[in-house]
This record gives sequence, C-alpha cells and structure tokens, in this order.
Amino acid sequence: MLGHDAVAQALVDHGVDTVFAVLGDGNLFIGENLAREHGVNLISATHEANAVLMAQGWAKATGRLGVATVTHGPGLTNTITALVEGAKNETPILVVAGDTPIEQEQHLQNLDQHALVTATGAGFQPVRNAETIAEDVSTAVRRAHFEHRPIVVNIPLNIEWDDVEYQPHPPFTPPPVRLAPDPDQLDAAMGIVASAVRPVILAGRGAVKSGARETLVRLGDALGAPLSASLLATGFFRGEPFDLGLHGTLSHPIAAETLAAADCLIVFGAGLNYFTTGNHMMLTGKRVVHVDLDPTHIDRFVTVDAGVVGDANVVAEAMIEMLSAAEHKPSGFRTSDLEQKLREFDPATAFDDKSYEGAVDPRTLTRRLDDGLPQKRQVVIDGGRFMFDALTLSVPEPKDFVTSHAFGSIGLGTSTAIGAAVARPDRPTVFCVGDGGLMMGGLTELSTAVHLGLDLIVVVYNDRCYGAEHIQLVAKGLDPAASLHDWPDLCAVAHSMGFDTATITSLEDIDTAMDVVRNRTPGVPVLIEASIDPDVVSTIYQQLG
Ligand SMILES: Cc1ncc(C[n+]2csc(CCOP(=O)(O)OP(=O)(O)O)c2C)c(N)n1
Repeated sequence: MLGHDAVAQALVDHGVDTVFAVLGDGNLFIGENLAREHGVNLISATHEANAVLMAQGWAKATGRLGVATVTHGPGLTNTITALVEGAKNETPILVVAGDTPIEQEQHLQNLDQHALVTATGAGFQPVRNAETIAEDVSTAVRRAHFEHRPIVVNIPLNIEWDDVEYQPHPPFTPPPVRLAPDPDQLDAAMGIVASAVRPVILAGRGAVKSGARETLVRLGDALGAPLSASLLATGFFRGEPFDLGLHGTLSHPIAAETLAAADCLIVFGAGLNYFTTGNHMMLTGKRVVHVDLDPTHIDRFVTVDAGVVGDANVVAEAMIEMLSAAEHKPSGFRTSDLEQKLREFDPATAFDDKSYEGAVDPRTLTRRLDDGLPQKRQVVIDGGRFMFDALTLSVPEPKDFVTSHAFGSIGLGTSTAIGAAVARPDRPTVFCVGDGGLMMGGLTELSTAVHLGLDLIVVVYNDRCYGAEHIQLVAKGLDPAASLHDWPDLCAVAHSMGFDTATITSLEDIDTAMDVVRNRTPGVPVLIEASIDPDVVSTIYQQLG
C-alpha cells in the first residue's frame, strides 16, 4: 500500500474511529483514506487549533486517545496554543501532521516542525521512513498514554507516496495500574495522619480515576476527617454529610472556615496547584501528606511533609487497615454543628443579588442555571472573570466536568466542548463562555456544532468587555474603556449559523431561556446570551478582594 494509506491503517489498527481534521496537502490523503476505506468519523474543524482542542475534549470525555490531523507548516503552527494546553492539561492525544518534503527547502510552508513542537511541551514522534510507519505510529500511541500529553506524529510528504510492505503492530491495551505504596513512605505518612487533631481529606482527579470514593469516605470516617475535592474532582463527595465541596479559591465560606482550622491535609491524586491551595496560603499551619501515582507530582508546587507514591484507592485501603490495627479513634473534628451548617448552607443566599432590568448578576445567573439546566449533563467552562461563577455549576460526577484552561488561555473552550459533545451524545454539553472568549476562539465552530447536530447548550456571560481586565483598570482607578468591546449581536450571529437562541436581560428571562432549553429541538444547539453589567461585577469582586 502507499504510505498515507499505511498511516491510516496503523491508526485504525490502534482502535482509532474518530479524527478531528483540517485537511491540506500534508494530510489530505490520510484523512480521505481514513473516512473512505475505514469508515472513520472524520470531523472537519474550521481551524487547526480547534481540531486539536476537539480531540482533547473528546479524549477527556471518553478517557480514550483523541486524534487530530493537520497539514504541514501553517497547519501545524496554528495548533500551538492548543498543544500547550494539552501538554499542561496532561491530555493524551495524537496530532498526525504532514511535513514538507525534506528536499523542498524553499517550499513556502517549510519550517522546523520539531523545534516548534518541542517548545510547546508536546512530544514529537518522527515517522522515519515508509517501512517504519506502523512501528512509529504504535510508539506514538504508547507515548501519548505513558507521557500523558499530545504527541505529534510527523510524516514528511514524500514518505506518504512511498510503497509500503505493511506489517501491523498489535493494538496497545494500557495495563491497569494498582500501585501499592512503599512501606517506609506509608509509615512516615501514617505518623502524621494518626497524630492529626483536625484532619481533612482532599481528593483530586487521581482519586477519581482510581475509583477511590468509597474507600476515602471510610478513611474519613476512621479519622473523623471532613472531605474536600479539587476542581477536577468537583462533586466527588456529594451526598456525604461532611462534604466541604471544593478546596481552594472557590471554597464556600463554611468550607473555608473549616479548612482554615484544620491541622493536617491528606491529599489523594490532587496537583496542589496555586488555585487548589489558595496560593499556598490554605496550607499554612498544616502538615501535608500527598499520595499520588506519579512521583513527579509530589513536591511539584508545594513541599509536603510526607509523600506516598501509589494508587489512591490502594493507599487509602492500607491506611484504613493500619488505623484499625492500631485501634485508632476518630478525631473530634466532625462536629454535629459542622454537619448542620453544611446541611443548611445554600449558595444562592450567600450574597445580595445585584440584578436589574437590563442586566443580571452572574452569581444569581449561575445558581439559576445550576437548577434550571438539565441535571444529567457534562459541563465545559472557558477562561475569564466569569469563570469564578460558572465553575460552581455542578455536575453529576467529576468526569462530567471538562476544563480548557490549564494554560490560562481564553477561547479554548468552544472546541473542547464540541469534542466532548461528539464523545457523549447521550447528554447535553453545557458550555459557559465569556463574550471575549467566544469571539476569540469559538465563533466559527458554532457552525460545526450545527452541522454535527450536537446537543450543545452555550451560555455566554456577556459583559461586552474583557472583564478580567476591566476589574484591574477599575481597581487602579483608571477608566476601563480600553477593556470594552462593541461586539455584534451574538444571538443573531449564532442564529444565522443555525442555533436556537435566547437572550437574558432580566431575572424573568432566565425562566424563558430555561424553557427554550427544555423544549429544544433534537439536533439543534442552543445559545443563551446573558447580559451582564461590567461595572456592577467589577464592584462586587473588588469588594470581595
Ligand atoms: C489567549 C489569551 N489572550 C488574552 C488573555 C488575557 N485575558 C484573560 S481573561 C480575558 C478577558 C476575557 O473576556 P471574556 O471572555 O469576555 O470573559 P470575562 O473576563 O469578561 O468574564 C483576557 C483578554 C488570555 N488569558 N488568553
């Protein structure tokens, strides 16, 4: 077979059935062959960054390897921010990229693709020659899995037209890892855990992946420790009487008060980044035990008192056994007073609504969306000031929450949401975005969502400005005019592409918008544009500090 057909065959041999693409002469015949010969679902994006982001959204929503394909030169340079996001978000995907034939140095689209990719933090896997195609694709698949990052499979165009004696490589099935802890590490950690007076458990996505919920609940019972979760494990302990919810800058007041009083934090599979630790301040006065499958995650952002390398569930089970053997008594940190406060806490009454006829308070909007949108949903949030509200939308389970801001970039959410919606058509995908993020990175792909007939509900928090910049100018006593934007009518634009739409300018409009969502036509995505007053929001958040 020809080289490009061998690339398609190698991908299919590894179970690839969905590929997000922008075609050009570097990948045209690979894409064509994937669709025609193998019936692969080849989904065309309007921009290469978006194809890569769709693959990442799809990978996060399925837990499988995502695949995108782009052409050489500008096709690959267009993916750079998306690749960095994938590397920082640790998302395993393949980006199958053509490369300019080596002998055509003067080709307009020629550049050093290896150097370009390396700078993003993604991996680079060269296809060396036609005979190594199956082996190199197989290596790339393994690397994406073990290195937890995008791998660019680089295929010079000349190889694509070479004849190949195709030798299939066996498909890669990732082995289940249930890593048990080193006894000395566990002992050192248990010295801290067992002597804690006010311990708290913090679970992250690693605990979710390990399926450790029930074991961590039992560990919490044994220690008398309230339970908390990082953003990526949002909702993990929902329903537990001592669930504090999120640990970090988004903690609610009762959680924040309890966490401040704790003397020991036992962390399972959470990264302990800036946001989870409130810029490290939430760790002050606490001894920290950090359990993680990946040794490089321990002591990465903060220095901890004890690190244990191992699977969250296995380590938690071992801790329970040790506590039981020592006849350990639970601490008194779980009081009936705390239980009552947590039961009675209602986030909707924790602030004074500042809505008026013409604009809604984003905090009220978020609480009403939380109740009014379909409960069985997955949620994707773009970046911007609005996210500090939108990130408090609840999800049935942590895996129903997909992020796109590991690189702190706005505008990556729309395509991430489209990829996630393609992956899970059994539920609506709720996507919250600011007006700036939508205009920067997503608007063109709304037509892709329409063509794909996705069950996508886009909520635009429209303050007609870069809100994150607006608040900084206001805080310095400067005129925020430089942050303002005169956007087009976003509902009209979305409607022209085939969306159903609803506009929210008052609290009553929220009910009408929820009716539009409830009665949505199958296969027709919905965009809700909520009008928000940037000055009111800047004042609210300034007061909060
Ligand atoms: C690619 C990129 N460019 C610029 C920024 C700086 N930035 C951070 S938030 C923000 C404003 C986003 O505006 P919008 O999406 O409307 O959300 P808002 O902050 O108004 O809620 C900008 C420009 C960024 N983070 N990423």
